[in-house]
Amino acid sequence: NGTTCGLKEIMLGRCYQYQYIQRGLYLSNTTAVKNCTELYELFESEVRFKPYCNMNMSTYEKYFQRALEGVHVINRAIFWSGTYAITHTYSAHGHNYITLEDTLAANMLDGLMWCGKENDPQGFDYVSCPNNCQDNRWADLAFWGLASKTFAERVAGEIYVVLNGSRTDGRPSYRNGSYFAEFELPNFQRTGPYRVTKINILVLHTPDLPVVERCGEKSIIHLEHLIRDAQFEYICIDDPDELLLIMCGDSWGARECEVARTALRRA
Ligand code: NFD
Repeated sequence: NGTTCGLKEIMLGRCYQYQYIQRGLYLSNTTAVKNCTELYELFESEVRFKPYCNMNMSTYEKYFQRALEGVHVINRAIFWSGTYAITHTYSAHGHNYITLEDTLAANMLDGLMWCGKENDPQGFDYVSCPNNCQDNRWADLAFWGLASKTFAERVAGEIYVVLNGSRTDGRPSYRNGSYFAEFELPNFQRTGPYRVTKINILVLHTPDLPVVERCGEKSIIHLEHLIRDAQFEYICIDDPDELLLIMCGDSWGARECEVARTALRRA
């Protein structure tokens, strides 16, 4: 589980794909086209030859500054915690909503693994990445922590957050220490032209699994307090129809999906 083979080629390929194909189709094209080689080189200069555990929250500063330059997501930003797959199906690569991974900066690295290595001809460790620095937790958060923070600073208006109300790993729907709690919620702007006005919490319950938390319960009460204290409007919805239909597409036989089956046949 070291650096992804072909890291550079994958990043450049994704960058071209994003800017010359996806972008023209449905992503915001209000910002100028960026130079993919320049972006890759910025990224590489910040990580190559660097010992993994020496990284921190400023390691990738220049990369994110440049890659997210001019990006502002208004009324369409969506965040996820414990709901990666369904949130991305719903956002539809920026067609409906825009996740962090639908921005160029994060798209180039989503799902990839990498780490720098000091005394190495290539400067990357292709064998294994530590992923856990005992004395410096910021090393593990260096990339996705800063990605989350920078994205959160650039969203405005109404935003959406998809939470998992039937987590099976014992974690609460809203968890202190999650990326959402630590890097996104605290960085939404409260004043100025890019201030966040309203936070829509969408709590999903996987058909056929026990319901662990709903709106107005347990950790979601705590989240509501945090949001209201920060002066954002708050609304919480359990299983919105559009999302329930996506879930039912994967669990057509579930009891919770029976109404959908009956209604669709009648229509
Ligand atoms: P979490 P969170 N599938 O789900 N972000 O609030 C799955 F299942 O409890 C983006 O801590 O939510 N997990 C990334 C994945 C990383 C996948 C961190 C995947 N395909 C934070 N890919 C990112 N794109 O990698 C990665 N993970 C891991 C931002 C990930 O490594 C997003 O804007 C991390 O350890 C989102 O609003 C864990 O899933 C929020 O932070 C996330 O745990 C989600 O972080």
